[in-house]
Amino acid sequence: MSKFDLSTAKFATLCVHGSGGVDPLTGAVSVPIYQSSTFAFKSAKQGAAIFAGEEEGYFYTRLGNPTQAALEREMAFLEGGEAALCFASGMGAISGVILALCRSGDNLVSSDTVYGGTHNLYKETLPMWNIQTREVNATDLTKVESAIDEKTRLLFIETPANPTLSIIDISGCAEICKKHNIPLVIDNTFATPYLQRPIEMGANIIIHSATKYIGGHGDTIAGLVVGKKDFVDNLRAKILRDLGAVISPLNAWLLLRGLKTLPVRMDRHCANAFEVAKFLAFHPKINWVKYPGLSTHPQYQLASRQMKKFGGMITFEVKGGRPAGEKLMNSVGLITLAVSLGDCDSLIEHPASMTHSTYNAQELEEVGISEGLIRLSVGLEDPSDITTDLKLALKKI
Ligand code: LCS
Repeated sequence: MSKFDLSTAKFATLCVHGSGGVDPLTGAVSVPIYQSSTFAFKSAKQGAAIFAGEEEGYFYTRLGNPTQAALEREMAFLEGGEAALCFASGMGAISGVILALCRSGDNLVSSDTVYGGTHNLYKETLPMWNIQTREVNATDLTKVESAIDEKTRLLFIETPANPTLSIIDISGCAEICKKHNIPLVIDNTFATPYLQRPIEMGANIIIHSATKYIGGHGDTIAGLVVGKKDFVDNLRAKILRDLGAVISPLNAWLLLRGLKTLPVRMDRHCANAFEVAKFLAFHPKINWVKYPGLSTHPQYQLASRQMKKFGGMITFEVKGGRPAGEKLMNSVGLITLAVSLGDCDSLIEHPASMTHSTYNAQELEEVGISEGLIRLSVGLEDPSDITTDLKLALKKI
């Protein structure tokens, strides 16, 4: 059998084969779920050598596990990074990266529209360790640069942003970071490595809530970090070891299974979202629709430059604001009223009172999350069924 050089493989091939191929012990084609908390040493001497870092080997799943390792290998391939590390959740990954980079008295600069949990970390939890966050409108790069000072340890951006779908110039941010010698950390959850390649644009550390499109089936909470090997090794040996937000082997396996179909699913999410966005844009009861793939999106040109396609997320406002939006969410039948996103099932929610309720009224206004804004994660159903469901629900308003 000839050996195929995976470093030359295309994205879809890596999604299927990037985890390392057939299990050499058993011939299992699907990566085995090594559901074991501990691994036996061959001798006391070997145990001591592994603990001392003199010999490689699995010994305790909080510090490494073969199923986790297969996922890490594949994610590093897919993002084009040197190494990857799994976490128990996206928030575990985000807090882990920030705590690895910041000390008491330091600050970070972040785009101001981020997942509500990330905003709460900035506002409530990091200040307990005397780490401050400067949240700026990062669609304006001059605001990003002027917020950086000698105590800034990283720039964090989320693009497309949850939930406003604002697009941030990744290459522009990377240039600023290079000039100030700080890493650019990007939450690539909404785009996935299939639609957006941040490392190729100069980003240093990539984070995912793998709960979303990476898993893709709404059954797993997980996080991932991709970056340079030194950084990832340190993150594993210190932050993951001490704070313990470790992924279970079963969840790592569910993500590996999800990744096999990532490009196929993303193509369909994008195509469906475009159909739904066009339907809403022409509906008389809709005030406005925001989708990065519509030319009416304020950063449509930038999105076209830095994304392969435009993703599966849409935001819109029904005429009549929040009460009308609530009526719509209570009236849909096929679409599910629930938070999270990136699942096979279409999901609808109200950010101001749900995912982004950690923003106070003034903050919501400043970042453009209006009271009436509804977020729709377009799933993998037939697009005509999704639009029919919306059409019938809109009739009731
Ligand atoms: N980053 C982004 C962009 C997210 O949307 C989320 C969760 C996280 C990080 C945190 O990841 P987790 O710990 O949940 O895996 N976003 C959610 C949302 O919009 N609805 O429910 C969760």
